[in-house]
Amino acid sequence: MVTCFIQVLLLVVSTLFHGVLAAEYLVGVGKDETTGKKGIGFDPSAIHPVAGDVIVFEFRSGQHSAVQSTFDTPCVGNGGFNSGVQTVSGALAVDAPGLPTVRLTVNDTNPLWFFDEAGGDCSKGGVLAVNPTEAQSAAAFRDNASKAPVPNTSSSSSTSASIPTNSLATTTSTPSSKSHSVRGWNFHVYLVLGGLLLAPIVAFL
Ligand SMILES: *[C@@H]1O[C@H](CO)[C@@H](O)[C@H](O)[C@H]1NC(C)=O
Ligand SMILES: *[C@@H]1O[C@H](CO)[C@@H](O)[C@H](O)[C@H]1NC(C)=O
Ligand SMILES: CC(=O)N[C@H]1CO[C@H](CO)[C@@H](O)[C@@H]1O
Repeated sequence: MVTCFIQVLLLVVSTLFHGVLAAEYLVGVGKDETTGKKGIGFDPSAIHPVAGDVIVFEFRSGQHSAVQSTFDTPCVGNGGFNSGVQTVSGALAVDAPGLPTVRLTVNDTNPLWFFDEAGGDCSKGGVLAVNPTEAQSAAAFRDNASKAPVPNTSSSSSTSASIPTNSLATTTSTPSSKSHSVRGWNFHVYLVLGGLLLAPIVAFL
């Protein structure tokens, strides 16, 4: 009887959690999704979040950035999201704890396109497709990227490019802290709710 009640309770609580808490999509930047090792690209390189979900870009060792582009020009920033250049010690393992992350909340299911600008390997597969469609697939995006002109990686142009990306990173931190507090609030409510529901069981036992 008690077991049954607990099972129902767990079901109710997990349903509430699932319905209210947005999903997080952890995407490794500078990680080869086929080998699981440090390398070119995003892991995974295609995701399907819905409105309210959060993409958490996690940066592997080396210099990487997640920059929003377009389907037709995959390797050129479109002025949208830019994580800023993240520099991580080459000594750190691919899934080392405490790697830097930058969060982006997804507001709808329209396609979004990203490339690793700082990694400089856009044309070799350093691209991420968010909600690709049949007409604009992840494979076609990757194919477009492979045909993109190789970015000019002369030292003078890369240093000047890192200044605006860093300043953009500060502006993108505002929505992420907001989503933190929303999440924290939900969690708090469910802790209280869970406590109230569990109290009679504990008393019963
Ligand atoms: C979703 O909306 C938030 C708040 O307006 C904004 O900061 C964020 O960049 C938007 N996400 C995308 C993918 O445009
Ligand atoms: C790359 O940039 C440098 C300096 O900005 C320039 O001199 C050079 O011609 C460029 N190379 C290509 C292939 O565009
Ligand atoms: C720039 C470029 O190559 N654009 C292509 C992207 O992919 C679509 C569909 O495959 C093509 O129609 C574009 O020409």
